[in-house]
Order: sequence, then structure tokens, then C-alpha cells
Amino acid sequence: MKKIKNKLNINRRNFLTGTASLAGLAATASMVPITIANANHTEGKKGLPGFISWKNRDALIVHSDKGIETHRSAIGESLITPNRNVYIRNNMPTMTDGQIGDRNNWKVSIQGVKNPKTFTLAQLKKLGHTTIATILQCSGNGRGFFEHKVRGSQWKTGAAACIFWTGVPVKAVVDACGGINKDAVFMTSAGVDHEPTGLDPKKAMVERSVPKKVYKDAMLAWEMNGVPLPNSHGGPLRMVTPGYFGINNVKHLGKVNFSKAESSVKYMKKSYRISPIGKKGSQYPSCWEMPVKSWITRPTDETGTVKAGKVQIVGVAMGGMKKVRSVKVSIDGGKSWKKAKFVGPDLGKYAWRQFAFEANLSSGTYNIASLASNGSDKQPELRMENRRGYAHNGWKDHSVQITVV
Ligand SMILES: Nc1nc2c(c(=O)[nH]1)N[C@H]1C(S)=C(S)[C@@H](COP(=O)(O)O)O[C@H]1N2
Ligand SMILES: [Mo]
Repeated sequence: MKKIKNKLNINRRNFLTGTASLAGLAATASMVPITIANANHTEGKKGLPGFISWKNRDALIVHSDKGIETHRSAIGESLITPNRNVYIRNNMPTMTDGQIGDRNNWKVSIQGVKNPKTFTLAQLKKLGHTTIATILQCSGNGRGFFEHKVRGSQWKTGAAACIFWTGVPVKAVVDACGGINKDAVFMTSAGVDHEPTGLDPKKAMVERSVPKKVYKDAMLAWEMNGVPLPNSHGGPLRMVTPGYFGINNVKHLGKVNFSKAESSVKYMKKSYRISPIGKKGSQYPSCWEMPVKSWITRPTDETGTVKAGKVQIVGVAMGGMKKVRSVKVSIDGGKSWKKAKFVGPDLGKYAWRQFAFEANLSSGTYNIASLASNGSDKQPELRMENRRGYAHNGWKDHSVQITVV
């Protein structure tokens, strides 16, 4: 890690060439990421932040330069979400090429194993190679439907994507280190994107603990949908925790530690806790496993006028930790339901499936809803009220209102 740190330290100066001082930045820690992101990234074309100017502006809704979601209609157009349409959620600014340096020389240290080791990306590539499809979904996806005043990006459905990752299974890395320590309870992954900011790591480091068992399906990914992992998505290396909310998929991965205790950083202890409105604290459940969920992607109020006759109702459905088994569609706001058909290939239990339902609609207004089941659980009608608007999978809020002419 030493070499990377040195590089980052040089770059830290670049952050501070403006009027801000390091002490000043630290004093306003909660506001800093925005300030730094602005200083670091020039305004890109078409109103996209410069660090993602290569993305498809038309498919995206820009909440801030740290929160950019995919339009509902854009998600439905393909089973795999193309990189140019994938949402962005940054707690810290995306690392630049200069901060990352030679990608093959990127280092990740593996701890809490029999023989702790640091691997370069080039070395990881020799340990194993696989590709899996998973859903990356922000814990706050659907926050925009909550009615109490919730802090954070007001995501509706677009802080989610289905992605092919290529990398090395964590299991292969662990085996190369002689196995996990017997007393480990968590797999704790840390990003190094906080380093260039010079902020207090306890407040700024994205370090996430998940139950140790997650390692069995997890991977260290260097490719996303067939191209080297873009910086904005955590390049050159990120943790992928299938079935677990976005935050656990740590970008700019610098360390994986099989630890006895949960990480004590803010992003573990304080944030991403599902607590009742008005309450907070680390005793509440962390945003870990994703629940079963689905939503309609076409037609929506974004897709224009719907003509009377045969209408293809299309959407995506995910099972969470289990394979999604069935989806029902309602065109009368949930009074009656009919089974939809899955279409396209099944990319495994951690990917979503597209579904289609053909309805014969005469002119009028319709409330179209979808309801997915994974065999054990199905979507509830209503959201689970909680302080930060996490884990929304209620079908009612996710329904769409359309007018047929
Ligand atoms: N190192 C690091 N990892 C991170 C984040 C971050 O800011 N820094 N954001 C997290 C959150 S909240 C989400 S939802 C996903 C977003 O991934 P994306 O920007 O590639 O879509 O990355 C997670 N991993
Ligand atoms: Mo997130």
C-alpha cells in the first residue's frame, strides 16, 4: 500500500490548491465530499459531472455530482445495464487516474487469514477468473417514495443496475492465503478513496463488514460488462457482494479483512442502519441482504402516450438472496393480479429477470403494479417506514399510472 499512499499524498495537495485548508476541510467533514468533488472534477458535457462525461445523459437523472440515477424507462430496455446507463453513488469523490496510478500495480491487502498477503492486481489475475451477473442497488433506492422528510438522494427506481462482473472469486484469494482465521465473524472491505481527502478515516473511509459467509459467492472485480472497471465504479478493483446492498460493494478496494468485530467507521456503525423514524444507532440492522423486488419499466409516464390495443407491460424482478420465482402484474392498482412471463436468459439468482405481460387496454387510466416472489417471500404492499428510507420494496409505491388513448 505504501506506494499508493505516497501517490495519494502528492495528489492531496491538488485538492487543497483552492482556498480551503486541511483543517478547514476536516472541521466541516460532513460537507467536504461535495466541496472536494467540485474542486476535483470539472463540469462535463451536457450537464454531467466531468468524471462521468462519457455516460449517456439522456438515460440519467442527476441529483448531485455524487448521486446520479437511471431513468425508469432506460432500465427496462436491456437485461444487462450498459455501463453508460449505470447509476453512480459516491460517498467520497471518484479517484482520478493520477491517484490510481498503474492499474496492474494496484494493491489489495488480505488480512484475517492464515498467511496475510498483499496482492497486486496483476497477481490477482493469476489466482482465478470468473464472471457473474449481480444487481447493484443502493440501499436508498425508492427513498423518493417516502413521505417523511428523508435526507439523501431522492431515488425512485434507478439506483439499481444488473451488471456482469469479471474478477477473481474471494474464495480463490482466501485459499492462496491458507484459509480464513477460525475466529473471523465478518468479511470487512475497505476502500481507499478517502485517502486523497486527508479526512479522518473513521468518518470518511468506506469500510463495510458483512457476515463472513458472504465470501463464498463474493468476488474482487476488475471488469464491468466487459471493460476494465471505470474509475467512477471503483476502478481498478472493487468488492462484489452478491445479493447485498450497493454500499457493501466497496469501490477502490484496498483491504479485505476477515475480522472478529464489525468495522467501527461511520459508514458501518452509524450510516446504513434501518431504524424507526426519529431513532438511530448501531443496534439497528445494517443494510445487508436485499429483499425481493420488482418494478414496471414500460409503459411509464416517461415512455409517452400509450395507444389503445395490445400493450406490452415490461419490468424487472429480483429475488434478493434467492432466485426470483414469479411475478404477477395488476392493471387495476392491485385489485386483481395475473401471472407475467419471464423473458430472456436466466443469469443466476443474483441477477434480475425481465418479465413481460400483454394486456388489451381500452382508453382510460390504469394503475399498473408488479409483485414478485422468490418462493419464500413476496413483495409487501407497503413500504417499511424507516428513518433514512432504506430497503423499499413495497409494490404500491412502485406502481405506475398511465393513460391510454
Ligand atoms: N469506496 C467506496 N465504495 C462505495 C461507495 C463509495 O463512495 N466509496 N459508495 C457505495 C454506495 S452507497 C453504493 S450504492 C455503490 C454505488 O456503486 P456505483 O457508483 O458503482 O453505482 O457503491 C458503494 N461502494
Ligand atoms: Mo448506496
